[in-house]
Amino acid sequence: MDLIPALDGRPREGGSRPALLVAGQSMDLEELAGAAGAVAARIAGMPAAAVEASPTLETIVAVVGALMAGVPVVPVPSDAGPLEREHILSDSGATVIHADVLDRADFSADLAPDRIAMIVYTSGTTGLPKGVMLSAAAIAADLDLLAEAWDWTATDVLAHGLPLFHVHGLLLGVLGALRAGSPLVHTGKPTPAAYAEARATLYFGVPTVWSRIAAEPGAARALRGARLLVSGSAGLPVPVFDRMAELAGHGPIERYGMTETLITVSGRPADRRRPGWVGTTLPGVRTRLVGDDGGPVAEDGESVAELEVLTPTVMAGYLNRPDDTAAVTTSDGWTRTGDVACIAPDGWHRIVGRRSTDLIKSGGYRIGAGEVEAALLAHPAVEEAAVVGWPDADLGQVIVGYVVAHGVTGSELCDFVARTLSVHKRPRRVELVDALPRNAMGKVQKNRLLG
Ligand code: MLC
Ligand code: AMP
Repeated sequence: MDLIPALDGRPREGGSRPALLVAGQSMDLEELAGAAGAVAARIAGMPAAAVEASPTLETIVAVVGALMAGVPVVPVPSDAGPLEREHILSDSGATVIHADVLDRADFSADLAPDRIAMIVYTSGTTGLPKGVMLSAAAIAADLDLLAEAWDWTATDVLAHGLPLFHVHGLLLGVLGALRAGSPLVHTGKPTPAAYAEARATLYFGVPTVWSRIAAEPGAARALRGARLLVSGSAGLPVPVFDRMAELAGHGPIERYGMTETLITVSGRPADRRRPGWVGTTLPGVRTRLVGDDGGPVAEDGESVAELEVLTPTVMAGYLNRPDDTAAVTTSDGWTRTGDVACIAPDGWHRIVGRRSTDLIKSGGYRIGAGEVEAALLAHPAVEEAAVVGWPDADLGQVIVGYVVAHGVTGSELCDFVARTLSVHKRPRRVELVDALPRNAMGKVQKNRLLG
């Protein structure tokens, strides 16, 4: 099964734009097929291939090469600290591979659809990140559903500047473009100026990106000619939607998903926009609301409860963690999302929050409080630590740590975390406190830290 049919060597119809323009460097499909073929020929048979996922053509060539060879790709965050990097490499058993954009070789293989194409590491509430195993069939199915939902074709040009180590930037933003046959402009960083200059028809961004664009009227107005703006990875604040609608003439549609299920719910370009609401399920996807007692909750547009999803795009499980996989899977095979939502009688979904305060979303990045707490506790001066996500207009939430510690400052502790984990997992602030608020059972009461 072929994730990227356009690389089969047949001449491509369509425009003269290069298939990929990444941080100013371009490549056409023939060059991509040759360079990725050279990677595939070199690594075929490898158990898993780790790719340093910086926003470069080399990253894309390495990823596509591994996909061609049927070797599971493990994207390594470009800003990963040593602890995280070592964990990802040892947990996955992947070997780091590199690509040369000038190499050329032909490569073809007959691959089974149920093979694991990617292992994407993502944070849980506790412990180090877990590897989410995604099959080629699940990825292909999701990309096709999204292409259909968004009328995404080879006549589009996609632009975004998202990181290439998560579902949003890599699967949707690179493989989606290659599968749809639409040229991709990756802007390096998702700045308002870069989006304004990209001259694309389709733009992807996390809410922070839209919020920053909405704050720069010139950049937002430059998106008037775009066909479709899409927001995801966290909830889009209604004022940001409104401001984009005013300046660009159209607000972003939203879509919802998670690494474990891929994208399952979305607005459609032709729908009337409903700010604060995401949209309806993609074809073949089912959702339901489940109460604390395990019983069904009414889809009346008001009742809120945990959202469960049944989707052909679901992960094959967490690598090496069958217990964690079982914990998010119901006895009838649905996935517990951990998100709290309501569903209207017409099928529209609104994501209201998360069940656990221990999963933080900052700038669209998912960060487990437990992982940051463990990094803080590794400092010899720290006795106790609790990490929470504070509401923030720009990033959605910012990471704030509360510690009981002696002989160290908060900013030294922020730097200490930055030395082990990714930059985006570093607390913005660490406050020293005499004691953490605890309940009678001794459990830290994070809601009290949040005021
Ligand atoms: C960060 N900085 C800090 C800091 N944290 N400095 C001091 N203390 C801290 N605690 C630095 C940054 O490195 C950066 O430096 C500068 O401060 C500004 O940081 P920022 O405000 O965080 O902004 P920025 O780096 O510009 O990041 C914003 C962003 C980024 C939106 C570009 O958050 C981003 O790329 N988010 C996308 C996440 C994503 O793709 N998620 C998808 C998950 S998949 P410098 O030097 O770099 O300027 C998924 C499924 C789905 O969720 O549904 O899609
Ligand atoms: P990740 O695993 O990084 O892919 O994060 C998945 C989580 O992002 C989901 O469980 C949601 O909490 C959040 N999310 C993604 N898209 C949206 C959206 N459109 N609105 C609200 N939350 C979202």
